[in-house]
Amino acid sequence: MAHYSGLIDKYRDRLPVAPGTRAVSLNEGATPLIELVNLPVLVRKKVRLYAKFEGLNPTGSFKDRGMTMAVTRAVEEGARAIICASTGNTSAAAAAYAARAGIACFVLIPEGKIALGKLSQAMMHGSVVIQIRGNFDDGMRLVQEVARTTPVNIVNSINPYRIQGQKTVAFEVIEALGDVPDYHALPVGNAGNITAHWIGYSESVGEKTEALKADAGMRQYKRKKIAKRRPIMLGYQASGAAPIVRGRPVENPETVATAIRIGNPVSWQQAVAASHESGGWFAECTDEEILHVQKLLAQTEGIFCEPASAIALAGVLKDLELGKIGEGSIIVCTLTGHGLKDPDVAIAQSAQPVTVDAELPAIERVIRRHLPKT
Ligand code: AN7
Repeated sequence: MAHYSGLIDKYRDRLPVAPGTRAVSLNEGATPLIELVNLPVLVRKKVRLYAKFEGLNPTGSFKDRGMTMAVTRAVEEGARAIICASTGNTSAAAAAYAARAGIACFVLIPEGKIALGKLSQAMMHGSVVIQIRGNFDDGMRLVQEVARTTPVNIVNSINPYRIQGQKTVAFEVIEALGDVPDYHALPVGNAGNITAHWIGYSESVGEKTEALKADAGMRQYKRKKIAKRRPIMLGYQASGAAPIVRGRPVENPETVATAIRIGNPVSWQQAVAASHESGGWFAECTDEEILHVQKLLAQTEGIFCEPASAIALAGVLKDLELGKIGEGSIIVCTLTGHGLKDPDVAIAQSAQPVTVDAELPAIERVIRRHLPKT
């Protein structure tokens, strides 16, 4: 088998790139679809539950899928610099792909509100980090304004190439399952990813989607069918940042899941169209529920995702309990980012290390205290 060289090379025939285009790639994509074997037993539900672990992309989040496309096209168009507003992960991906392409990168982030790992990535890859005294929505507005007056190429998901790259996650899920899941759940912040998932699934059944009619700039590929049906899409928002669930923008969004601390999503309309067309719904989870499930997943399945990602699973577990999702279902949750992105939140909610003298009896005492009962 040929060496895997990233999603543009793999899905070139389904993406807006010319045959000769050289991809700016870090071999993103091809992330594992991991069956959760312990959780369904724990919650006593007969379901097949999978995690599409997007935290295993090169910069630790699904954003790499969109960024390889956006930066490839920006370079092709002769861009010298890219810019984005970000809650963290987009800035990390933009910084890395800009470094790879040898172009400049500017990122606008809300001061003090992005996770440490993400900030370290944007800094380490050499982007110009501009912290604003405002939130993501302020940054998003400013990026659009500054792109009119300076030669910078926007790589937020209003850039249609981002969505095109991100749709490939659906192709991979179908390939891995050999089928389409009944439900596909994911967190919703700026709402680009749920839109992208739906486009990917729709192309796989050869359908045009209503979601795309809301966006004239979006191209859709008519492909031969690789699937028979599409999943029901479930979008989850944090209670303090749930504009789509509540039906109106949130002026001062607040949540421990800083990745989705967004009050006025850019792809709102497309996301609602996708959800509606799929027969799905939006719902919210509290910060407490998010953190509980983040830890539960880490401790029962060995998968460490960031808080925003855990909301997909938190939502599914809640909707299973409520009976909104039936037993016997095949469910995929996209775990959008790696837990290492946000070490502060992880450490704050975990059992703290025990400190002892460097002596055998002290170590033995700790082990005896913590050994599982036989
Ligand atoms: C881990 O990085 O918006 O609904 O600026 O980092 O497509 O916005 C991040 C979003 C979910 C929400 N999970 O996806 C950014 C940014 C994680 C994320 C989302 C984000 P969208």
